[in-house]
Amino acid sequence: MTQTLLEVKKLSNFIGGEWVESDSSKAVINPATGETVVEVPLSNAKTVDQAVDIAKKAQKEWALEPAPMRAEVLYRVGYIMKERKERLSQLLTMENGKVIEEARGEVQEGIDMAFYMAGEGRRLFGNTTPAELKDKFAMSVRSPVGVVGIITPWNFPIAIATWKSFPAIVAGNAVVWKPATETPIMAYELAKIFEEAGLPKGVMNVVFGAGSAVGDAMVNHDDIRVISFTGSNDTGRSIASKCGEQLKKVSLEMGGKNAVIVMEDADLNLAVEGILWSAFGTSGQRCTACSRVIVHEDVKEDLENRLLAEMKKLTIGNGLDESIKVGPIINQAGMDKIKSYIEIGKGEGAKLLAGGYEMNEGPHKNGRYFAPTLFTDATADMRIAQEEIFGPVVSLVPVKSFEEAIEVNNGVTYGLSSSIFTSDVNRVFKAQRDLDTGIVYVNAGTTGAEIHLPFGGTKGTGNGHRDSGVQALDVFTEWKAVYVDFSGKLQRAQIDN
Ligand code: UN1
Repeated sequence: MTQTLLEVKKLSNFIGGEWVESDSSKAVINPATGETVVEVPLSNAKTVDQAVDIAKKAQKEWALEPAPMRAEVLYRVGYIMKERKERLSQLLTMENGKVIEEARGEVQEGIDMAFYMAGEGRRLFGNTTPAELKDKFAMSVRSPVGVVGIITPWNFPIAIATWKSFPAIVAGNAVVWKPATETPIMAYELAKIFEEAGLPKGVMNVVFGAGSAVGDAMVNHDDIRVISFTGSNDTGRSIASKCGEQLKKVSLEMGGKNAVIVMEDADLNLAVEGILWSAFGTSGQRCTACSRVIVHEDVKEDLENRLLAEMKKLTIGNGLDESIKVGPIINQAGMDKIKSYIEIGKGEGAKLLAGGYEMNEGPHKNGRYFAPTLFTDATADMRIAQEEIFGPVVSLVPVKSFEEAIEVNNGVTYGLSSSIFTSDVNRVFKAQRDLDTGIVYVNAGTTGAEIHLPFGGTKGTGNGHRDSGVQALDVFTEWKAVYVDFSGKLQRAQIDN
């Protein structure tokens, strides 16, 4: 099926507008079926050097192009993505496993980002500020940083790439992009779209590579001035320290331990829908996935029963089938991690109410599936309630009060997303103030961020920067203060006024 959609059996790097092969490659496996989808090239530091050299030259020209003209390319990218939405969504499901409805949603995020950032081409606002001296003009303008490096994960292979590359491009930078090798097709397709949209050669370059060979070369390259990374905590921290030594700007998004709070005054039907969608959508493989439910003790049993009843209705399988709600787990490392947390949870004394096993029978034989899992009676300090699992596993933590719920929500090292279900307006406003996460939802699950708002988190989730939203421009631009003295004489600030 993939081969009827994809014209090639092996993908290529995209460097300076050319399709460049590598010496070695590896198979990309559809996690829903175990079948090989395509081969992805594996490159090295030499390929990165080549891409950066070309990007550096291309960027000089690109930055001189007026921003509204740069934006024209992004509009064209958006229209082509829109035309190809179904093709892209199907390919995304085949390489990543997420169900087709969610794949369409992800591609839509990318389309939205294209039009949103294209609009920025006619804004890219700076500030004018009164100067201290007469006949002197002062302003702050954004200028591109040069060549930027973006490193993106497999769980949102197209959306996250657009959050990073579109603002970088409209701001006048050139990009070297390392996509995850589990999901390279979205990168290949996006590179083709850039080519067709008329992006000048060398402004966008894609280098595929496994392990750290390509990523390290990017992080350590003198001519890459910014690294924007989404992925695991360990890798993010190591990138941050390497960038720190080089005084290189780095933007990190490294996951969450997101909770839904259910108060005793909540609409429980709505809360159940929100929890199911956020905990088991994308098989829990979202940075924003709900993996804790902090529930008021008065409604704990009721909530458990409702969740169990609804979980029985979840269909698990190949996401190309429109009736499937939960897809597979991306790779064996992901599966092993999920399984290890089931044992950890049991060992810590949490009660396993549903799931907790790999599904190997019948339609699940060839793919890699894990049954949606519910633990209850977890305590806030247990590892299953503290550490990111990245799978369809959710733990209920009972609490006695609103104040305790906020404290438990905030008592983890991560700070990406949180949610509260309540009908008390005072609690709504207190919660939005006191929940220590970069994203807060009221009466909705923890997932579903929109692209024109900042995406990112507090504490161990990142380092203070944001993806998407107008805030993403801060990652890919430098502020320049410009003073124009039109007095015709030398005026000395702080002295002559
Ligand atoms: C991620 O999991 O890294 O808010 C991205 C959401 C999606 C993006 C998730 N719009 O759940």
